Amino acid sequence: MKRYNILFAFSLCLCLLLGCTTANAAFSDVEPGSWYESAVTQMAEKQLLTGYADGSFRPNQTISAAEFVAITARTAGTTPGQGQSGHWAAGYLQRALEAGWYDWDELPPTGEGYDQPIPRQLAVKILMKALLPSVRGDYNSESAKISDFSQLNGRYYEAVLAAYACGVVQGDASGAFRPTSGLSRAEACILIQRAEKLAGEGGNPGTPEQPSQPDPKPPEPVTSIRGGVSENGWLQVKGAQLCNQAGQPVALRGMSSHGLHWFGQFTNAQSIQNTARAGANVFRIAMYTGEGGYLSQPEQVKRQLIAAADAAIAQDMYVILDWHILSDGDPSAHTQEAVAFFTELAQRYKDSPAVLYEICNEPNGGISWSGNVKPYAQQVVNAIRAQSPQGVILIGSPTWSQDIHQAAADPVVGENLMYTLHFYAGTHGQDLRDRIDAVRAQGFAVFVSEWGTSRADGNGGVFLTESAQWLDFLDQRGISWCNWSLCDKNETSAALRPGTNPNAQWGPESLTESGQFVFSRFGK
Ligand code: DCB
Repeated sequence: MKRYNILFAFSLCLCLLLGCTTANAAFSDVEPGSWYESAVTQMAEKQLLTGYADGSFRPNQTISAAEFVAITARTAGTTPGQGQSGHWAAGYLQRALEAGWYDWDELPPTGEGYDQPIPRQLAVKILMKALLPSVRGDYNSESAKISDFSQLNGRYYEAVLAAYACGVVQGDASGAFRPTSGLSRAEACILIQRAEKLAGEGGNPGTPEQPSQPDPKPPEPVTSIRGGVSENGWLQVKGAQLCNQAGQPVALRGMSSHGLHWFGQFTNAQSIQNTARAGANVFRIAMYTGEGGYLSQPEQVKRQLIAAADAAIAQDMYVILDWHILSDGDPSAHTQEAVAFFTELAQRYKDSPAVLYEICNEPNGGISWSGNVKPYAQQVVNAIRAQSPQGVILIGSPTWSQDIHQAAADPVVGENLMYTLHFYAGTHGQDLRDRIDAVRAQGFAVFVSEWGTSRADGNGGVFLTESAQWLDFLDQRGISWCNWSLCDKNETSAALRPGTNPNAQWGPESLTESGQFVFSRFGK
C-alpha cells in the first residue's frame, strides 16, 4: 500500500513538473511526437473521446461504427437520445439517425453493425452531414483526385466529393480513398478534428449552399422532346384515359428516381437529360418521407426535390412529385405535414403544366382505404386544388398501391384524379392486370407510377419476359408508367451499373440488364 502511495506522489510531482493538465492526455500508447498525438490529446482534453480502462488509446485499432458516431456526435455538441438497444452508444446513434447523418439500412437500429468497423465512405458521409452539411464539391475536379473513385458507392459521392473539396480527406500517396475499408482510431481523430476546425471557420472552403428562396416561376424548357410538355401541354383525365391539352390520349413513360435523399445524384440535369434522350417524357422524384427522408430533414430534402423538378422541367419532361411513404405505411399519420408540403409545392408550380402530384406512394400495414387512405387523400387533394385547379393528382391505395378496386368502390371527390397501381414483374401478374381492367371499365383512370423488373423487394430476377408481358398490356391501353429505379444500387431493379457517372452521357455499358430493357421501351 505504502509503495503505491509513494509511486502516486512521485508521478503527481512528475506530472506537475511536466505541466500535464488531465490524466486523459497521457494514453499509455499514444507516442509523443507521432502524427496523431496532438489530435488525440486535444480531443481527449475536450472529452470528445476516452481511452480504454487500461489507460491505452489503441490508435491503430480499427474504429467501430458506434465509436465513430459517438465521437462525431460529441464533437457536434449532440446530446444522446433514447436508444432502442442496450448498446452504450445507442443514444448517440439514435440522434444521428434522426438527424439523417446516415440511413437506417446503413446501420440498422437493431444494432448488429454498431461494433463492426465503419467503412470509410460511410464515416465520411456521417462526418460531413454532422459538421459540414453545406459544403459541396465539384464532381469533375474532386473525383479526378481519387484514383479508386469507381469503387465508391454512388450514394456517397456527394459527401466524399465535399470532403475532398474542403480538405477533410486527403488521399494517400497513391491517391486512393479505399471506400469500403475501415479506418484506424488515430485516422478517425484526424478527420474529425479537421472537420471540426473547418466547421468553426464557417465550413469553408467549398461551395456554400444557396439559400432556398428561388424565384417562384419554374424555368422554361431549354429543349423540346417528343411527347414532352411543349407538345402535350396541360394533361386532363377523361374517364379512364389520360389525355393531353387537345383531348387526345397520351401515355407518359419514364423513370422513377430511387430515394432522393440516398441517390439524389441521379436527379441532376445530366441524368434526367440522359433518360429524355432515350425517349422518356416523364420523371418521377421519389421523396421518401420516412427512413431519414423528408420528415427527418425537410428543408434539405425539399430543396433537392425542387432542384430535381426544375431540372426535369428544363428537359421538357413531365415530373411527378412523389410523397414516398413506405416504412411509414399509414399516410394519415402525417396528413398535416403532407397538406403543408403540397400546398407549398402546388403554389410554386401552379402555372406549370409539367407537374403531377403523387400524394402517397404505397400505403401498407394494418390500414384500410376508407378509414385511413381516403380521408387523407381527400384532404390533400383539396389542399392541392386550392392552389392548382387542374394539375393531375395520383392517389395510392392499401397493399403497396395494389387495392385500386377498393378506391374505385369509394372514390375521392375531384377532377383530374388517377389511382396508382404498382407492380413488380417477379411477384405480381395476371390478377393485378385483371384488376386494372375492371377498375378502368368502371371509369377510373390508372397510372403505373412505379413498377420493377425484379421481385417486390427490388431484387431478384430480372424478370424480363414477365416485364414485357406487363408493358405490352399497359401500352395496348395507353397506360402511363415509371420504372423503379434510376440509381446504381447493387440490386436488380436498378437501371444503372454500380459507379455510373451522373455527370456524363450514358451508353449501353452504363445500363444494367434491367436498364437496357426499360430504356428500349420508352419510345413505344
Ligand atoms: C416498393 C417501394 C420502393 C421499394 C420498391 C422495391 O416497395 F415503393 O421504395 O424500393 O417497391 O421493394 C426499395 C428499394 C431498396 C430499398 C427499399 C427500402 O429498391 O433499395 O432498400 O426500398 O427503402 C414495395 C412494393 C411492393 C411490395 C413490398 C414493397 N409488395 N416493400 O408487394 O410486397 O416492402 O418495400
